[in-house]
Amino acid sequence: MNNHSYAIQHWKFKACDEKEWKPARVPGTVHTDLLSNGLISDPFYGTNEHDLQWIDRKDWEYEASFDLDEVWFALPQIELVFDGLDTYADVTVNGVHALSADNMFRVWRIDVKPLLRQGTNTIAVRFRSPIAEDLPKLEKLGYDLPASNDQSELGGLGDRRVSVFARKAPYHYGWDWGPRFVTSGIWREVRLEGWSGPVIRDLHIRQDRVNATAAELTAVVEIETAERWEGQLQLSTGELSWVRSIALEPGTHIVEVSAVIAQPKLWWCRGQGEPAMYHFRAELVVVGGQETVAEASVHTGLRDIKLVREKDAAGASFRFELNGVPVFAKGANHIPNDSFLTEVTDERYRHEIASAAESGMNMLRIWGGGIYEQDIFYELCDEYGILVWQDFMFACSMYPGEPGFLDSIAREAEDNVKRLRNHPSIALWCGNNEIDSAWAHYEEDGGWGWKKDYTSEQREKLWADYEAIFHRILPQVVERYGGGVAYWPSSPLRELTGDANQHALQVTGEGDVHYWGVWHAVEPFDNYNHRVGRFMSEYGFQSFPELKSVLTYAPESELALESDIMLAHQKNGRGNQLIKEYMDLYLPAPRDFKSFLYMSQVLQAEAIRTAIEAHRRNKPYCMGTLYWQMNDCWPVASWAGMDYYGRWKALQYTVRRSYRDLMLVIYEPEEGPISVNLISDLQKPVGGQLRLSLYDMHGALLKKQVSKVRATADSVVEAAAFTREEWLEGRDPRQVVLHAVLEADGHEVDSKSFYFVSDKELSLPQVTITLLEEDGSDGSRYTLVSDALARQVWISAEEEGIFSDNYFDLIPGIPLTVEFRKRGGEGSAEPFVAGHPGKLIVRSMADFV
Ligand code: BMA
Repeated sequence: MNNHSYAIQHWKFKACDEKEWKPARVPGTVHTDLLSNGLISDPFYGTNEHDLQWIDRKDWEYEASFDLDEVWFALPQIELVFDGLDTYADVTVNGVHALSADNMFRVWRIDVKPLLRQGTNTIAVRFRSPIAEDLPKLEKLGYDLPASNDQSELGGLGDRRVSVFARKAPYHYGWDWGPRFVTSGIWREVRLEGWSGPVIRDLHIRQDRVNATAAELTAVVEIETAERWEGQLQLSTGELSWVRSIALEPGTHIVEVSAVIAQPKLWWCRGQGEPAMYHFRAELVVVGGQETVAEASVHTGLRDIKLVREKDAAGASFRFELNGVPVFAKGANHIPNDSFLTEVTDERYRHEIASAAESGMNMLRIWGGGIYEQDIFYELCDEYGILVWQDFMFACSMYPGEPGFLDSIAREAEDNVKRLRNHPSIALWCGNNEIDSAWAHYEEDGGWGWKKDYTSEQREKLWADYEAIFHRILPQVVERYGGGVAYWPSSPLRELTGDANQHALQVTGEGDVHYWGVWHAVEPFDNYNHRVGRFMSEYGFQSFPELKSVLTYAPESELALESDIMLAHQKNGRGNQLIKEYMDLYLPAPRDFKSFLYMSQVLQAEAIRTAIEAHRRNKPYCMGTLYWQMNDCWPVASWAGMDYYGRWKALQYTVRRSYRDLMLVIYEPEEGPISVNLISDLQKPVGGQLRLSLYDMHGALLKKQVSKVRATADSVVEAAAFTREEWLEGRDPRQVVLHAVLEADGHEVDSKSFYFVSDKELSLPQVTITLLEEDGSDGSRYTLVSDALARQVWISAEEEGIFSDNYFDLIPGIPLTVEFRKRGGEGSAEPFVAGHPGKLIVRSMADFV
């Protein structure tokens, strides 16, 4: 094989209107290069964001030189490949224009052989300001396009929102959890590729029919050759191989090889089985010789994934079936892990995906306002058994419909569908985030009020452009290249009907649902119980990060709900006030702002627990729950369950308990008895014992009941039902807790506490919690006991890591053992490793009121 690849290094950069070059990092961004050269202060600290808006008004230049020897020049083909350029970039090679790029999400590959010379070569990439580039487009259009989250004002642009004109990560322009940093840069690898003879450009293992008996596959191989070539195409995996003779004329060819694997090891998502993977290799071999002239390989899992939307009495189902098995989707919405994408190390990705798996998730939605994620994200999802709901990168905006723009979108879609289609985790392609329901074309008064600003002619034009992208271009690409994975035009959507029934404007019996009544519309938590759709793809509640994280962006003097910095790190208008309003409603008043931080996390956890339990209780009517949001892109008050530093909030621990495959839920409706439900996502029946005990605040057992319970595979069963009077028997409801324990195969598998009043009304006693290190555990295991009821016990460790449980209740006298695992950190192959937590602090709600 005669293949050469060279990653271009040693870059320098400067603003185009300046003279002095500074060292740069590639892949990287202008902002991070400015920071590491000491030219700007930390963009995430304080209100610095506001002072760094000038960066996006300038043009920036990157340059690198490299030597090429005669070995390279012997190769007939040399290409320059940019895996990602953000965004408007003009590339010259030795001073000659080679490429003009205009889409961050595309791969750029150009023939540069004629431009190169032996000895020293220079590549220059000049980034035009995305703002200066797009303002004229807005002017030319003559009217604004809706872009609800574009923080143009912060950028000094007034109401001129230009984000929609750029094929660039929408969240760079700001979002209701993210800062506005419209950066530029060579954000993915850049390299030279040289070769002779034929090359395999792409290998797709298309899964035509997969079940436990056989996997019927087609290897779709894209081969390019400059000369006529004859030989064999061999495909192999493990012991198996398939061969096809081919004769190719110069040009690009698609060659297919059929392959059948009997009794394949199927790929399963977490909770349903092992995520088995196969390694396929395609080779071009000269007949009679042993020499491989070109090769490509793919790591994939064999599985059948479907989105099943069957009409039923209530409307239509919305459920994923993996290998014929209905899967209740448990997960969250993912946003980019950083405002500056090249800061996200592989370790940070692993920490996120391992945290998702640790929390019992089996699905993540890559939301449409960020990026088509890096390969490692999907590799980790394949490995951990996490299904991916993949949005195309369009969110909360209307987009222009110029032919060139549409063409760019088609190519972007093709690049990304082809890049990601071998990942077994890809479960769905979704056109956009919330645009169908925000615009609500067929419902005059529906949506977010956008239509009101436009004439009927403009409306028809905007909708026609919408339809071109989301009802024509994207589904065609998915159909053609997606290997059979379903396409869903917008999230949320009821069904593509072309009339008012299309839009998911409220919770109905079909499609997916974004329910924001709680939070944005300030509805009570209880509404989570009443607004349950077929698939809950978004709902959320905010909290603050823990103190340690807050102190990375604010000094002690700014620790107040409405301080400048606290408002700068809250991007959802009245978010801080909303947290406070809800807290006033449900929780006792925190004693100070530091206590407020803790209490905000408890509040958020309670909200999302209520929602998840409601969704899971309603299985199989409801078949999925993805809360908003998994992670953060900077340190901020937001809906995330895990903060920017990867620290688990109370929510993450609560989710871990609420996503257990076998779980108890205690629910009291406004009317009717309290029920204890046993929810099982397991594929086999389970039997066990339910123990209900009523305790007073000091641990005296007041009443007890034990019963046998059984759950069939994948079910929700009512294990007990009773009125509050039956258990209270005249006792003060503020002074007792009902504790439910599920035992199966002789050990405890879940337990839940139920209170007869809200936390605000509960008589919370002062407690002493004893923490004992388990002998021989090397600091990794601790047993906690309290002398009175302790609500929301928070153990915080000096070291970064996670506990097996946290933010839990302690019933006096019932010990609880937790295990600590340290975050593996850079260089570690494991996300969490055994290790000492350092100094521990144990507190509970009573310490914060
Ligand atoms: C949904 C998301 C995001 C947003 C979140 C919180 O609309 O799709 O656009 O960040 O709610 O408002």
